[in-house]
Amino acid sequence: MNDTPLVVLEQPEPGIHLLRINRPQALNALNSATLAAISAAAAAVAADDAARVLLVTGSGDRAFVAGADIAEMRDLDPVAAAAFSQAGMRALQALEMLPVPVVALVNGYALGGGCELALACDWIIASSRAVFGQPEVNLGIPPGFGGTQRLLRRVGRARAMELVTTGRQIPAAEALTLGLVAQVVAPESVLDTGLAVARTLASKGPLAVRLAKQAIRCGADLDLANACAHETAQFALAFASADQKEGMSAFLEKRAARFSGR
Ligand code: CO8
Repeated sequence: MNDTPLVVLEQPEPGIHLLRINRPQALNALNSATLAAISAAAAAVAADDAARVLLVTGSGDRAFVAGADIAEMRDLDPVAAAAFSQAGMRALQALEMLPVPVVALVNGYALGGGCELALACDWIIASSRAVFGQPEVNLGIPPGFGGTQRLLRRVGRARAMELVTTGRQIPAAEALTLGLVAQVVAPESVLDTGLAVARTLASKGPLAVRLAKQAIRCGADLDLANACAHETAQFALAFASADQKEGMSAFLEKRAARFSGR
């Protein structure tokens, strides 16, 4: 029996969680068991009040995730295909709904379900060798883990339509120009860049970061007036915290803030 874990959830530094998809022999392809493990890892991070950020990456130096597992999908009937799609939707939504920022560190191929996994993260830092795409049409299927919808919202309708209907794969540099990726770095710097970003996030007021994430995440699906009203509620809530008093006092007293997360 192979007891290699399908995902590895580590805490390289206090408050910083790192999730690795760990099937390098299959370029980290997402099978059902791996999707369940991602959901469980997201639940563990959600339950950690001290969590500040989650980084998501792939094991090995070739792939972030090369897609959903084609070997598992080939013989599915429509009912099983719906269940598989829903398992992927659940796993990706669990990441997306986390109260802390989730940053994808895309170290190689991010194709199909892998691109969808990266899109479920709040933003993407990519290796200059990374390749993105939704190549599902080559396999006779459309995307099924939210790619049509999250790509549409990230890069706009025409670009999403072109990428999804042609299956064209794009290098990191083009992904950057489309706004799909926030930053492109040398392959050997991906993890260090992610950790540096994570440390920056961990140094801010924890409650403020969570409130800001929630305002952006919820507001994205609301009309502007309701989204701004939601922002006002999040803003006001911050004034119930010790961190708001500390952050503003520290500024006025010309010293570094010492946030407690309360
Ligand atoms: N699924 C299963 N196994 C995979 C996958 C995958 N998506 N990708 C790679 N592998 C395996 C290969 O089969 C191979 O295994 P083995 O060594 O046992 O033969 C190993 O990983 C290495 O891959 P390659 O030999 O192919 O490596 P190359 O360097 O030649 O090529 C590529 C790398 C270009 C990334 C190539 O592997 C590839 O094209 N992979 C498939 C990419 C793809 O089409 N992804 C989309 C899959 S569909 C999808 O994600 C739909 C999501 C929603 C589904 C909802 C359904 C209900």
